[in-house]
Amino acid sequence: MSSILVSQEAGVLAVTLNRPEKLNAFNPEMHQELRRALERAADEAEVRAVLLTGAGRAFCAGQDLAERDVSPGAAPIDLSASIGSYYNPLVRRLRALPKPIVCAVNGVAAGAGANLALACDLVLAARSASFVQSFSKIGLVPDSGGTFYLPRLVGSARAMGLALLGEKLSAEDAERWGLIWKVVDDEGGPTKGYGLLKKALYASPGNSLDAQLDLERDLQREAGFSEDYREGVTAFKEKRQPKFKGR
Ligand code: LHQ
Repeated sequence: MSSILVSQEAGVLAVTLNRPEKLNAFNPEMHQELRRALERAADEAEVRAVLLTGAGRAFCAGQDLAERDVSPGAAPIDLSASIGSYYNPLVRRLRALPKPIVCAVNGVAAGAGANLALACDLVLAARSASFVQSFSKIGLVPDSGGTFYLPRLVGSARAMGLALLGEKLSAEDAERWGLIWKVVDDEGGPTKGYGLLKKALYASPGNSLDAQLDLERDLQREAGFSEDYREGVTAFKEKRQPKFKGR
């Protein structure tokens, strides 16, 4: 599976970071694919804007920390190499792109993932999203433009607090502090169920009642295994709005 999903509709190039099991942490492949997508956005006249988001429950957890051997006997690692090859060119590419880049932060944005969001032109965040300058937790310095954007966006006191403490900042506080443009409600739909119901309705015209009843049974079986079904029923029983995750 590709580590970036790209689709184009009505002039918008939608780019989705797609390593959800790793909270969309960056590895070299993801950097290279993102670079190609941004080059396409810059080059193609039909692309009028870029929408950057993440698959699953996170936006991006920054560098994939499993990529490097930090065990006691291992050779020292020169982090400036990947910053020079990947992160700094990415921040510069975002700044130079002659089209607006909207970042839709769908979940946690940590480390370089948080600063990737800040390097976009307009940042929207789902109400459940959060921002973490997690670098200090692993003995590092905020990179990917963090020490440039943070004090400019929120002032030096808040920038220093975020960087030193590495605490999660909620999307609502991020909006209040001026770190981002706006919080929007979480997407909310039971995406998997929607996909299954489309299958059923599109198959319907060509099916007999018997065949359609069988199809409904099979699709319902699948829907019943989804997390969203459990959440939907639980929310109903608890008399609250469901929080669907699309899976
Ligand atoms: C991850 C990661 C991750 C791998 C979660 N890597 N697996 C630039 C250049 C060169 C080198 C160094 O760095 C940089 C820039 C940077 O970005 S440095 C900062 C790197 N990022 C971090 O330090 C963030 C680390 N992650 C976290 O603090 C938490 O995972 C956050 C706050 C993002 C989310 O917390 P939770 O919602 O509690 O999720 P979790 O911690 O349980 O993570 C879920 C899974 O994702 C887990 O794997 P598992 O197999 O146990 O389910 C994590 O290991 C994995 N994961 N971040 N960066």
